[in-house]
Amino acid sequence: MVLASPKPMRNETILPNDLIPIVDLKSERSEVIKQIVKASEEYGFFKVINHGISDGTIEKMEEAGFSFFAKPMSQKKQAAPAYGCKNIGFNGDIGEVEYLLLNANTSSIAQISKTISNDDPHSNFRCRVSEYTEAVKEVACEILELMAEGLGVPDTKVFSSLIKDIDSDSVLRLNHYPPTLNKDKSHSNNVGFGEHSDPQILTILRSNDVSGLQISLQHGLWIPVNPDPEALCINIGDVLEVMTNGRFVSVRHRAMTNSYKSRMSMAYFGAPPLNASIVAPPVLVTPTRPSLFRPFTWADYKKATYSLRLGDTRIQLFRAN
Ligand code: GA4
Repeated sequence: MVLASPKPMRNETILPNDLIPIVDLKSERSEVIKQIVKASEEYGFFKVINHGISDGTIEKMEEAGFSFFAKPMSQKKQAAPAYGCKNIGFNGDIGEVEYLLLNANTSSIAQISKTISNDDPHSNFRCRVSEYTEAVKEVACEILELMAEGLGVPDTKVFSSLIKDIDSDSVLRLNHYPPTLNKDKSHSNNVGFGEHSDPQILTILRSNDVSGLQISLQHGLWIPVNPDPEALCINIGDVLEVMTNGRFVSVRHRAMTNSYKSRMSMAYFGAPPLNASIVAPPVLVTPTRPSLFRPFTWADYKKATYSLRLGDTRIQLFRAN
């Protein structure tokens, strides 16, 4: 069967995907740091390999996700508002996607797992989500500490401590994009999740072996990200752009659907606690590079995020002066 790859939208250029940096976390430490900093400054996006998460942990999570999405709609709807279909956010954004959006702290996972696995408190679903979330959180912390070191920040845990905090507002999202070729062979809308940047600190994304993710360098220039079973994709979020005083850039990205195959992605969004102040460490604010943003809390940022549309650039609201 010939698979149709997502078509460029009008006035868009699709660049080759071998531009995307791949960082081997097992290579020499100073080399890893250099590559991560470069990719975060230039693209706000890179892949990591040799990340240490076992295939079993990933496969079990993926299996749990697929079996949830295979349930009848009436059962999936019982998991609302964690479960949603087509509606993204609260302001009218729509995509060809259904999803589970779970708070990544343990008690919330336990709560929603009860609904998803018909009240069995020891269900596989709960164990699998906890195991996967813990594992990706570790990788996120390792990467954030390498980033801090690469930027010359003396407290290398300045970013990672926010997502390690017991009150961290991190979330895990499973997105399922059903195939979008209609019975009459015409394509319906093939945007699964429209263009946006992630509001949090760092996103770690893994997808099944179906393409669809694209990142944007500048408006209208898109790079498809090939699925890679060995790799995790790392996105810089808005909060990390602010906390690096603009050294790192939050990447705009979107997900297209496939005509014939189901795509599922699993994204961990590492976020600070609601009351955390979002400010750059002093070493990144200098007379020649004064603070680009005014101080605010993650609660302020989250509120602004949810009052806007998916594609809006909310970071602008927090610029200094
Ligand atoms: C994008 C990144 C995460 O998926 C998410 C999304 C959130 C949601 O689906 O509820 C948002 C979107 C995301 C940014 C703008 C607002 C909020 C939908 C939306 C229209 C969970 C997040 O944190 O921000």
